[in-house]
Amino acid sequence: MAMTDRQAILGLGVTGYSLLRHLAREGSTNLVVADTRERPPMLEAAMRDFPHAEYVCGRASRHMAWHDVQRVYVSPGIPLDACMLASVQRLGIPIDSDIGRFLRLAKAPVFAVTGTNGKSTVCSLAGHLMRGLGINVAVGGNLGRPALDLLETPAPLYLLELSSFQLERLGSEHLHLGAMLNVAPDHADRYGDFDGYVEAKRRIFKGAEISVENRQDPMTATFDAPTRLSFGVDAPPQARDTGLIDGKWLALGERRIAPLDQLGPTAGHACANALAALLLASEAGGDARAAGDHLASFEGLPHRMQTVAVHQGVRWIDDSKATNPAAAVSAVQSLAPSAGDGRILLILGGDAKGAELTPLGECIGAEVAGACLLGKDAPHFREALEGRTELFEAESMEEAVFLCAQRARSGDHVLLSPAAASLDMFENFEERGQVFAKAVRALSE
Ligand code: UMA
Repeated sequence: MAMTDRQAILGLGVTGYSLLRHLAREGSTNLVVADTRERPPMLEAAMRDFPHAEYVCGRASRHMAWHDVQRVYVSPGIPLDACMLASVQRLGIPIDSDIGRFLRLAKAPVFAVTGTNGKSTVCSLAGHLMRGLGINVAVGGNLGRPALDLLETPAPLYLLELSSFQLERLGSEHLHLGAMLNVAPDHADRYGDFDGYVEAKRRIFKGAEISVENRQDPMTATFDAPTRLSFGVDAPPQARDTGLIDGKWLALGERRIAPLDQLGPTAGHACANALAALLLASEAGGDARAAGDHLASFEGLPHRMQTVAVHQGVRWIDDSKATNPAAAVSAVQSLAPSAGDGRILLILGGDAKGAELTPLGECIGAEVAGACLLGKDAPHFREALEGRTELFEAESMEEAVFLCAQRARSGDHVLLSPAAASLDMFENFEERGQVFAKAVRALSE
């Protein structure tokens, strides 16, 4: 193949590896993969599976030769203003992404979900409901399975979770249905201001035939789509909207679908998530009433309000996925009413990504008996929470668990809902949750 067919992939995490696999499968033989990390996570697997691609990692990536590269696929973790991309932009080489390529190649309708919080849960729950109705939907994107991997087995419908990082680089490609669940400040380190982040999120609606917005969050509203649908914890205004009737029935239009108490004791954001997922299942062509029957069998996702142990009457909850203040606020608010006489001890902290932490301080009520602060931004958390509850600090997750165990009494809840990214101390939020669960299990051993 001529040198002019050379294509570059930037980033060798799961997205970079999926691009490599996809492009190789499509017949590309002249591929170069670059990553600023010395040992990116998928390097070993990529070199084993695709020995003919060229790999440029670490410092060498700063001196990449771009002159014969025809197209550059950029992983979501690399911001568009990264040094690595300056020469690409100067040379006018087209910048593409795995999601852009996926949307151009998918031969079935694509639904996508974005939002600051809850998007993985809504996608997984909607996928669960659709499969329960016999719809063979393929689910992927930011929640883990890279979009291009989904194309390996053609499906009648695709459902993607898309992050702002993935949305910000879409061009003219568009979705059949774009849903925005909520917007709260996040990723301030990448966007600088809230507007840039919101603008990236809003790209989900660009060219979509159907938009889905949250009636309780005006930031999710759009006027662009030919068909505008919504969900919310109030009565549904239109036949294809979902909502609550009489405060206790999940409903599609005027149809009662399932009783709210079916969702269990932490109904707060679980209710909005279920309503969004029901709407998606209904738009996929399923019978919403039948979908409602599958709500209770959804087990939830790991690291999201997951009880990992009850030890000496204390419930230990892993909400490691709460990587921004809004997620932690929502966790505290959903737990507070069901905590009964028990108190809440929080484990907070990590890399706050430049976030404004005041809302977190403001949500701390009398039910929060203390907060253990961890990680690089512990001093910022202390500043935002000073005077609101007892604050104590730990050097490691194990120490945090130990200090909380010392303070907790029967009936209390210890909630790991860090309001920050994990990358200063852990590989990712999953590892943070696993270390927490292991330390909790060690208490009973
Ligand atoms: N990185 C470098 N140098 C490089 C390339 C990457 O330092 O040359 C760093 C990035 O800054 C980032 C990390 O490496 O900190 C991972 O980046 P990546 O683009 O290689 O990530 P992938 O492994 O491909 O995973 C990505 C998503 N990660 C990010 O957007 C950071 C995963 O979402 C997603 O599951 C996966 O693609 C499949 O679609 C994770 C995430 O944290 C769960 N997403 C953020 C969130 O949910 O808030 C957006």
